[in-house]
Amino acid sequence: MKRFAAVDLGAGSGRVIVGEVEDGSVVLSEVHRFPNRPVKVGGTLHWDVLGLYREVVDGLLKAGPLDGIGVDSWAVDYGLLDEDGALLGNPVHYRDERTAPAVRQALTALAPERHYAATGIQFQPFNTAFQLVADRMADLATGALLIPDLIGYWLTGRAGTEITNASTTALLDPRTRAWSAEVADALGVDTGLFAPLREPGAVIGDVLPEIGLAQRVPVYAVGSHDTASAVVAVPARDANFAYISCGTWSLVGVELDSPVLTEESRAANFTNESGVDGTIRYLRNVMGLWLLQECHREWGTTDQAALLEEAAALPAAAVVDATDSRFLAPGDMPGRIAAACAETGQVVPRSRAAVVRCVLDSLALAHRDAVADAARLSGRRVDVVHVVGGGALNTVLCQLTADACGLPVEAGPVEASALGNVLVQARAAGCVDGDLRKIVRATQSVVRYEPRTG
Ligand code: LFR
Repeated sequence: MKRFAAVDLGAGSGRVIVGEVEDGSVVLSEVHRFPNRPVKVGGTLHWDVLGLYREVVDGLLKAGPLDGIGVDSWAVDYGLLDEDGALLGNPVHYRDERTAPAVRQALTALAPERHYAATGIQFQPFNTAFQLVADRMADLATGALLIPDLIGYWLTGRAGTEITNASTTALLDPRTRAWSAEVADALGVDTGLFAPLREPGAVIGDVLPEIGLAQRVPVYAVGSHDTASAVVAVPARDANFAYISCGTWSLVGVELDSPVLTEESRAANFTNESGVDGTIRYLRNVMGLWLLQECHREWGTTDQAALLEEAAALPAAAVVDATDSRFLAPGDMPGRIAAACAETGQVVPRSRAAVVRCVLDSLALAHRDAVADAARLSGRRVDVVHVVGGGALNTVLCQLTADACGLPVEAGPVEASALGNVLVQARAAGCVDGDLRKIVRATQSVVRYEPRTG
């Protein structure tokens, strides 16, 4: 039996999860979970990356004997380094609003049509490309590492840029899997700041002795973008499926062999993120459980389950556009939802349960639209929708999604990113072979929701 630790950093919490792999089976157990609380200082929203790193190390020290470690996290964000490899300032959170002027500048310097044709990445104000244009510190830096690569660098002393996450920068060409000189030149961004590209499954190096682990443990590059790892762990039986990686975001789409770079696809704001094993994640970002999390934060909700049940018993009423970037930044989510309902001439949800109901219906509709658009724009038939990640536990949302899509939803696994992370390590270490999804199907339980008609 071999033991692999998945470090999985989400926008709301991080965890260290151990996967025990033996004879084509994998059993996960969580050894450490910690909150990820952003810090606003000087008007800018930051990640507390050193705090996160301390928790990662604490988790690894609790994990027992290990045969490998892999790190995945949310995408697009990075730390800048000086010539000694020291961190230059705290990484800025993708929900910070500092990029607005840079986005305007970038759109003039490089037409969005050209940017999309070169990278296939959807327009999001937080794309790394725009962040680097906005980042005055970038001129002082000699290096840049995406968040999981930064953690990997601190664990091993070895710098690199894992390709699934690199693709989310909107600086990489998904066909060549190399940096796009056209985009970098037009935006005045130096992709030479990033360490050399590496593929999931590559060995990064052994954990440094200063970390204090009892043995030498290799750190593997995995699908370091959490969504890339999550999609590895979709228990699909064949190619005709859509997935919703449902957590802080809902990432909704299909898996393809090659990118769709058409103008129609750009207009629909679909992205082509590079996946594990040369796949393409063709998807749209939907706001996801963030809408609910921010409401609960505002209300100080103590019993989320009770409120969900109350909401489920209400009739569907108002809905908002759950892809609208007006919901991106933190703060007064119930107020912003009410304003969006009022602007569209709908009855404004008054009670908390009514707001929750509005969020759930809005997400289900956005899921439906994204599944339908993904199928239409890619030509891929979709027979089933897999919901993976924490959202798989939200029974109301899963059922409403099945109803809206008119398709069965299969919910689970919940810890999909950690599972995908572990499986890519296990394969690199030679403990499992070939079809990783077969192992997922054989070992993970799934709850099926049939669409209700009428
Ligand atoms: C999900 C995710 C999404 C990405 C967003 C921002 O955790 O990685 O895939 O669009 O966070 O990085």
